[in-house]
Amino acid sequence: METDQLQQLKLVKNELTRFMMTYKFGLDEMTTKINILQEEFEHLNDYNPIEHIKSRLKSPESIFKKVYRKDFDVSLESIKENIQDIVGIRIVCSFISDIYKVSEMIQQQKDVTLVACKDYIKNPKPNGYKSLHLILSIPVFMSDREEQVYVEIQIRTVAMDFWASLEHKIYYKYDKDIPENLTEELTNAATVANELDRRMEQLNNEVNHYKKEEANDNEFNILQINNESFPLPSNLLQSFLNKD
Ligand code: 0O2
Repeated sequence: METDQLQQLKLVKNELTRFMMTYKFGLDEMTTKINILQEEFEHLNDYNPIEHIKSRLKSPESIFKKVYRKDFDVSLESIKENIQDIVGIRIVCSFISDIYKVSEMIQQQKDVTLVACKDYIKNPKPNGYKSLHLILSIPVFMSDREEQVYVEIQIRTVAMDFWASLEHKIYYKYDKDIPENLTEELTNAATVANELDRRMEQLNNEVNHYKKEEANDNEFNILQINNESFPLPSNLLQSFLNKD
């Protein structure tokens, strides 16, 4: 191979590596943001709305497959604008209400711009797929430039995630041509998953209600005697006072 051809190849390789690195930094940045939100939320509210987080960077091979499938221009500029899920983060929550809390906390960040939101929870896909999809744009700061990077975040419950993982496996096993009885079974399973989410949310609301009542019952009052403080449950203090 000619030296200048080799040189050209090296340039292309460097440009591709630099391109992909920007997305890796975008993923690192967004993951840190989510971890901070999760830790702070847990500290303030005494519970963790996030069960687990999964993330991936689309491989160059999958990026190019999507470019050809969707008939986009084959250039880095076109990929940057059209392939908005190179950074993919999946957040799995315990309850549906947590999904919207987490989504709001992310969107409230000053340097996060919401590009698109698809709410497949309020409007499930015909096969029963449910999830909240956000396409966000975040700035990535490097030594000589700042770049806006798209990030796709899918937020769903454990039950929705369980269903989607199995459906994804079946979809690929049958090469996207799923037998009719399986399609029907999957749609029924989505309804069951949905019902489980509804019941768990209801149970959780009841537990929270009891917890609140218990917390009110156990409210502490500080009793000062001879410059000494005694924290006493208010109902206990009240029972002493009622004796007089
Ligand atoms: P992977 O490997 O998970 O990334 P587009 O992303 O532009 O091709 P669309 O329809 O505009 O397509 O995007 P949408 O609706 O936001 O869905 C994109 C991703 O959501 C998919 O990514 C899946 O991860 C997930 N998804 C959407 N619909 C379904 C579904 O019916 N079943 C399951 N299991 N997952 C779904 P990819 O690129 O397909 O795959």
